[in-house]
Amino acid sequence: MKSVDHKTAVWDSASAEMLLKAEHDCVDTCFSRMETQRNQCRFGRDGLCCRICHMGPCKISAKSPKGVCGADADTIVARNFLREVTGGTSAHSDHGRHLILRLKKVAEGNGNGYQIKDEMALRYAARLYKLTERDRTANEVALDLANLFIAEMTSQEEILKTLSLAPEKQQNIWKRRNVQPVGIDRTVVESMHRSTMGVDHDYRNILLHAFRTALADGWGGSRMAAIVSDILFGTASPVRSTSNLGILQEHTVNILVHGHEPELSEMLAVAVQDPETIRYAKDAGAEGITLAGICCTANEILMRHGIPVAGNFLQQELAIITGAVEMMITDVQCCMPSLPDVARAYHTLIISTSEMAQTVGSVQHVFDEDDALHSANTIVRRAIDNFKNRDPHKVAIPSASRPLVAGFSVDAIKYMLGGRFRASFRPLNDAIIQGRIKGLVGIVGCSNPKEQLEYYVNTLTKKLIQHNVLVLKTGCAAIASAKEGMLLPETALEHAGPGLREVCEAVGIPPVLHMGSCVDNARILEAATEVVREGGLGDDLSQIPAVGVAPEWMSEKAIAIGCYFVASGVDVILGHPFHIAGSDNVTRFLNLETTELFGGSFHVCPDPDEAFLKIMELLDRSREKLGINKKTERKLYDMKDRRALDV
Ligand code: NFS
Ligand code: SF4
Repeated sequence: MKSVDHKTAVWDSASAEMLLKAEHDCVDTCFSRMETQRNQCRFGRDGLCCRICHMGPCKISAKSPKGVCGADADTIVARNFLREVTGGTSAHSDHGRHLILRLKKVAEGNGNGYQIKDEMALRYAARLYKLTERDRTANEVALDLANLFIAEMTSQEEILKTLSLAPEKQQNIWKRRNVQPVGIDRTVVESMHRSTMGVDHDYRNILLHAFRTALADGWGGSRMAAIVSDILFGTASPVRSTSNLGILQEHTVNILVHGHEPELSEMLAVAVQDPETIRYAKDAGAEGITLAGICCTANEILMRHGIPVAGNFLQQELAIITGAVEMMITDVQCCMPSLPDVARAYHTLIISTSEMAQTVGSVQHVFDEDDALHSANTIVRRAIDNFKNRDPHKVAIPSASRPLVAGFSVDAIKYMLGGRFRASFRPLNDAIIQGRIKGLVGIVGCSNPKEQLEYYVNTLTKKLIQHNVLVLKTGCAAIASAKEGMLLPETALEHAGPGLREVCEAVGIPPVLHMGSCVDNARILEAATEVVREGGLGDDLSQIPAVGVAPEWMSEKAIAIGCYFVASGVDVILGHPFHIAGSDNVTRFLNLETTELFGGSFHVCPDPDEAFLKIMELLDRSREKLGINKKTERKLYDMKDRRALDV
């Protein structure tokens, strides 16, 4: 086992403590495995390895510029890239599919514990899709909506209806560029077809399909997932909670939910509050039950229930190393196959609950969604039964934990900006036009042991709010800010520049807004669409002073997200490049030519200070084009001004 320098590997003290403990307990983690993997394959890194057919695998170099079939670097790099985008799109969209099928069951009266929690959200969504909702029951409307969404998955020739939620000009751009996806399933199958041996060889054509596929994610699968989650589980509104490994309790049964699908965790949130279950835990010698989340499941139940976040992607193993976790429940996506190995050194039970996502060494307990509460109860009791196996000598829970405020759905932001009766983005648009807010930046994505955990995210976030940029967060990047205390309005406001601070204080929002999990990146585009609709900042998303950043990304999902942001006209900064360096043409297409096509492109900035400068340049450029870049004089606001602000 390679040793890890905990000072350079991670940023927060809780993670550093657990890395030291890992070494002491002789437990391998992704950080130590990163050390053994340092010498990574350069053909893979540059996208130049092709193993699509069995004449290969072929690798492209100066000496062998073509594969056996004759494919060159451009084709191979583009095909590999398309397959990555397709992987990401599939993950988000399949997640959406499960929720849609659940909505259908609820609508048919077979909810089995699930129900329509937010009827207003349902009726609003129905109107968006031009479904009749007046004088009809919630179940009737829900059934129509579920069927429409199922058709969005399966339609063969019809363009995705969900694209129509974008600004009209945006839709026209997609039409002109011929990148409008049809049904998500067909689009994904076509990606695999196009990229198999001997089909699409023109790197541009391949990459355009990558953008088409990504649009099927951001303006398809992910957007529908967000809509249905709100209907079934409620639309999030601001909620207080805590984050980091310090939320684990020494004297309670600690249960962690990890993965992405909210269906089980929603039921677990109910199950752990059941007085009988709590009594069962007390009978087992515990003071109670602590339920907390890892990764995006954490974000889902944080947003709606205020359940604490134990950590993000790179902390999944570290959480077990505390020795205080009775059970980690995994579903799909981002759950490391190493978890059972780590758990073996302690008493933690790893329970995999999804039929399609099993890990050797974990206990399979398929979550029965048709008997959800009972299933959740059984799982919780099993965790309680495991409490007696905890070895107190192996327990060391770091003290670090930070309070936070999350729950900023687009609706919540709208209400906060405009008030309950005049919910509107107007005050935000005005603040941007007047220059008190310089622009909007979405910081999203994962953490990656190639870099120091969270250094980039936290450095950049602080710098941006200092310079009056309103920051929107999702996924593991949001958890990084939570652990840094930057999701707490009081703390964050101290770092905010004067203009941003004035606006945030007047309307009562923090300068860093946690908008949810990674599928909720579609909500960032929804917010941007609201900004366009409100007027004064252009008529498509590419004109708003807004930038996306994925600083420490690692997942195929992040690639799909980056692509649908770019296809939506939003520039995206990456902390490290895609695996495309082997083709100058592909690199030029993604990092330059997309600006011509869509109005946004990718920019690689390995350093947060460089990223900051690039973002400022991009925001200034947008402001310049809109004619709002005049240097406004700083003035002190009197009460009248403040009231005007507080529309
Ligand atoms: Ni997003 Fe969420 Fe985290 Fe990355 Fe994984 S948990 S869906 S992919 S690692 S942000
Ligand atoms: Fe090699 Fe072409 Fe087969 Fe790829 S598709 S493995 S480049 S022969």
